[in-house]
Order: sequence, then structure tokens, then C-alpha cells
Amino acid sequence: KEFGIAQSLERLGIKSENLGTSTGTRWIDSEGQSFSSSSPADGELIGSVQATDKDGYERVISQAQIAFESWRLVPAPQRGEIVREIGNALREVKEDLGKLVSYEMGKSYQEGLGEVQEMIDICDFAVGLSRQLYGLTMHSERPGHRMYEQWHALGVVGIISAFNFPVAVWSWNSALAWVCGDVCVWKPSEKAPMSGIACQHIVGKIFAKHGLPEGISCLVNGDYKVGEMLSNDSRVPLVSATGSTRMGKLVGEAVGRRLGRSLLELGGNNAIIITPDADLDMAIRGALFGAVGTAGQRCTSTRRLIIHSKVFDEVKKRLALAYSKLVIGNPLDESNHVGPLIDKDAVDMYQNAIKKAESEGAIKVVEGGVLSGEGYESGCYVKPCIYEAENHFEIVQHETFAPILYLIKYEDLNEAIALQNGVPQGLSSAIMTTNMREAEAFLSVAGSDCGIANVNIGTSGAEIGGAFGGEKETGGGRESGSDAWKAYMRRQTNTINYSSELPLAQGIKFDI
Ligand code: UN1
Repeated sequence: KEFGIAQSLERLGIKSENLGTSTGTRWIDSEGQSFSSSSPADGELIGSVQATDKDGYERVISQAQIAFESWRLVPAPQRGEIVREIGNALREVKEDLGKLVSYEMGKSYQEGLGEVQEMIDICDFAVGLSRQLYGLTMHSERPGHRMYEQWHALGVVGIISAFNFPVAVWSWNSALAWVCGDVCVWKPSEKAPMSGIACQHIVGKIFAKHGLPEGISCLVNGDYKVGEMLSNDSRVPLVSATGSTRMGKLVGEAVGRRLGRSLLELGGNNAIIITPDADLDMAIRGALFGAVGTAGQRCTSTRRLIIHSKVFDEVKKRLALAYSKLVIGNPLDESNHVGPLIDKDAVDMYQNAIKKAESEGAIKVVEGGVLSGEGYESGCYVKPCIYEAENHFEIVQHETFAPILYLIKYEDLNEAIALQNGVPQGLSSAIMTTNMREAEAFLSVAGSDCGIANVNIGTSGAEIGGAFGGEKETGGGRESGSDAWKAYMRRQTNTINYSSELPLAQGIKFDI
């Protein structure tokens, strides 16, 4: 293995055979079936992981419940101190972990480092938050009464994450959940389990060093069946799930049946509107990274460009030129721009989407295709492609997790906004314009219907400080910054009577 991968794996505690079930520093032999993880970069086996069986799962959940009893009593700023140490530990392993993410998932090394940086940033955010878990106070309508609300820890939080951000999304959830006093049970994607195991090695030690119980950070592994255990378990009051809309509906339904809480961050079908007043240099750069970065496998990837007819041909030409300069290859080699898709199933989906687009009448602008030959032995490398299409095409309405970009023409801004909103998903959106009226219209209540709406920035690459998530089939959940922490706590309204009377609310008289 090149690029120092073997050394990084060793430093991160990854072996060729790994247990997949852990309560912190303790690893449980749960007798589940092992599954393997191989790199889409070179097709080589990274190692195997033992899946969590029912018994292993039970042991994890009961330990998590025990840990919650004491963790919730640790003052929040002290919990923040632990998260500060986690952030520091991540700083130390940034290169190794970034490399593993790049190797296991296929995103570029720079993006792997960026992902670990998001983890460090959310830890810093959570440390500050640990002194800011504010509730409001209200004025009571009754004399001699005081009313306020407080936020209490919720309990065991289940985290189901996707392959494309195999470590950052977990940290957005867990760093907040921990300062909120919750304990976490994480099921990483079965397509990127080693990244999860590496994180568990990093974090488990820190809780143990402080004499804290096993169970505050837990790991389970396996496919959707392990996810189902979490979704159906009423001992898990919150399940936070990131992934496809299909998966999210299953999780949401199962958690909803038991009236638990789910926090869903699902698919996007993100568009950039390019107006005649756009700075086209910026528009091209934003669209390019949005569409081909992470080989189109971000939930925030740019899938559609909605371009004004006046600039349509120019944008098309300049994009085609930019695409012709893209270098596709091993993501750990920093001279490459685009890495592989996650696996061969993803390659099939990419090919099927192209076939479907063509059968619906899409016009080829930049040709796609699967790459073969030297450097492409894994069979997971594809060429980013561009099609002229119409928004109502079934394939355009659908999120394909691959670098396929659709160009759509518009004549007036209201039409562009309607097209942008005219898909089932509602995650990220952007407008490229230097015209203040256009920008504000796009951001207004009658503008973009997405959870993220940007001006002169592409659709991907959100900062951790804002709430992250979207509307409609994106699931409605918000993770990461702003007040997303509230999802990880339970709100309690408290009314205290310090008078010597007992007046009823709403002026009701009830005297005997
Ligand atoms: C995802 O693809 O699930 O905004 C998360 C971005 C990243 C996070 C993406 N900060 O592109």
C-alpha cells in the first residue's frame, strides 16, 4: 500500500481483523458475521470487521444506560473539558485519520483532512456550548410565581452515519450529545467501518483516562439490521440518521411508531442558479467543485445548474473546458482532482442514471464513462459528465450519488426559483449573482425552500457553525451548529409558586 497507508493504519489501531462492537475501551466479541472493507482507490482489502449481533447490541445498550446515569450528573462545562481533549486528540491524528478517510472512502486527501477539521471545529464549538445550554425565563400570569425552562440530558442517542462523511457526521452528533449529557451508540456505514473503528480507539481512551464509565461512546457495526435494532429500541430516545431518503423513511417510520425522536439528514438535489448578473469566474469555480468534488458523493453536491438563457452557452462552454482539465485518479495523490466512487454498485448506479437521462432525452455536453487500465484497477473510477436536461425528467428529480451534472435553461428569476424548488428534496441551494434584488428574492420566504441557501458560494462545503440539514425529503433535521443542540436534550418547563396563595391559571375559581 502506497502513501504511508500501512503506517497510518497501524497508528490508528486498525488491524486486518477487527471487532466491531465497543463500549469505549472494551471491545466485545459479539459473534456476528464478519464483513470486509476495501479501498475504492486501489481495490485492496483494508481488513475485516465483526458485525454486532443481538447479544452484543444488548450489552452495548445496557452499558450505555448505566453510563448515562452518571454522565448526566457531570456538570456540562466539565463534559466540555472532555470534548476539548477529544478535539486535541483529533488534532494530533489529523493526517493519519484524514488519510484513512481518503483511502477507505475515496475522497481526496485534502478533503479527508477537511473532514477531520470539521470534527476538530465541532469539538471547539461544543466546548463553548457546554456553558451555553440556555433556557428561557417567562413572566408568570400568577402573582408570586416564577416560570422558566431548563434543558436536561435525553439519554442514549443512536447515530447512523453514511459512507461519504464517515467521521465528521458522527462528530457533529456525538460532540453535541456529549456536552448535552447524553451517551452515544454509533453505527458507521458498513461501507466505511474502519474510519469508525479508528475514531472509537481515539475517543474511548479519553473517557477512560478520566475514570468515566464505559458506555459513553459506543460503537456497533453491520448493515441495516443493526440500524433497525436502534430504530426499534425504545431505550434509545433519539436516533440521528444520515443517508438516503429511502433509509431515512424506514428509520423515521420505525422511530415514529414508538413515538421516539428522529433527526434525519437525507438526500439533496442541490442546484445553483446562475443569473445574467453572475460573476462567471466564480460561478464556474463554485459549480465545478460542487459537482465533481468528492466525486459527486456529498449530500450537498451540485446536481443541477439553472442557467439564464443569456449566459447558458458561455457557462456550458467554460464548464466543458474546465471538465476537460480534470485529472482523475488515486485520491491520495494530491495532483489528482477526482477520486473513485465508493464501490462498484455506485458505478452501476452512475451508469444506469446516464442511460436513463439519455432515454429521457438529455443532451450530452461532457461524456461520462467508467475508467479502466493502470491506476483504475478497482473499477470504481468514473468520468464526471454533464447533460442538458429538463427539470421534470424523472432522473433529474432523483438524487444520483455520482458526478452527473444537469444543465437547465431559464428565462426569468421566478421561473428559476420554481425550478430550483421543483424537486422532492430540499437540502442546499445557491444563486450566483451580483444583483442585490436577485439575491434577496432568492433568500426571501418566496425564494429557495432549502435548509441551506447561499449567495455566490456553491452548494457544498457548509461550515459547522450553522445548523445543517434540509426540508421535504431531506428529512427536516438540523445537525451541527446554531441551536441544533436542542434536539439532543429534553425541555422542561418549571413553574414555582413562592406565594402563600394557590391561584389557578386562566383565572379559574375552584373554591369549596
Ligand atoms: C454530507 O454530505 O452528508 O456541506 C455532509 C458540506 C459538508 C458536509 C456534507 N460540510 O458539504
